[in-house]
Amino acid sequence: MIADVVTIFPAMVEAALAEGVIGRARQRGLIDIKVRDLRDYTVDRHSVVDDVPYGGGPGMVMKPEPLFRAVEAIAAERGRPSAVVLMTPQGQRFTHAEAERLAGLERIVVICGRYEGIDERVAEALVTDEISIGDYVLTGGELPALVVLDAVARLQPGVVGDEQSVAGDSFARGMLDHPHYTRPAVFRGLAVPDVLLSGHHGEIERWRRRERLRRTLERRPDLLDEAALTLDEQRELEALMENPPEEKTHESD
Ligand code: 4HQ
Repeated sequence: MIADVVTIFPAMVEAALAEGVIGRARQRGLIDIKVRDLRDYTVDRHSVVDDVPYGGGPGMVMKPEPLFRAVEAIAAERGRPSAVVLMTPQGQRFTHAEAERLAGLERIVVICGRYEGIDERVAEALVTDEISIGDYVLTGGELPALVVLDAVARLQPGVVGDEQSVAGDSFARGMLDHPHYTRPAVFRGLAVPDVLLSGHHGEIERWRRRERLRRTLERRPDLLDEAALTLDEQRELEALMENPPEEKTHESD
């Protein structure tokens, strides 16, 4: 995967992409992500990237020219991108399915906006996909771009050590994850479920499957409409719906 990020805060984006699993994958050459400073694509002496909005009103708008020049320079250097993504609250909501789609593309460009917004001609004539990471307002598109790149990069072969863990990702399977525990077996009076200490791998898998279904039913029932459940999972889910487990209670309840 080749990805280019266009931003006025390249140090902020680079810092995040230098760490952890993604930083290691870049060093190993498994993914090729370049961070581009939008100001490098301006033509004026002061590297201006914003201007006042036509029609008036508060705030500034990102000028189209530096963004067009940036994407054209990236296309000339890297080859024509398969997608030019704009991070915006007006976009389609980002999901794991969308991460999988983008992970299948050879070259992507991600544009991070700032200020009140971006000249609409960028969305019209340059951008192929407008993506939102959720219904809240941030100060810029850098954090959303990092969210998208992280989710897409970890799907590339070899980036996450254990291929099985990627295939088994909760959202890859359309439901929430089961609980995890590590040592000690009792911590401040809180015990790890006995079954996990039993060594019965069949029982452990059944318990985990049941916990995934139980949590999804409890916290995100909307996910179950779309989830591709195995026959065993369907049976387990029906049992849970007939016989709902006791609700967690608090001392003061
Ligand atoms: N932004 N998902 C860009 C967001 C956002 C979101 C705020 C992006 C302001 C200029 N982007 N601007 N939510 O809040 O993608």
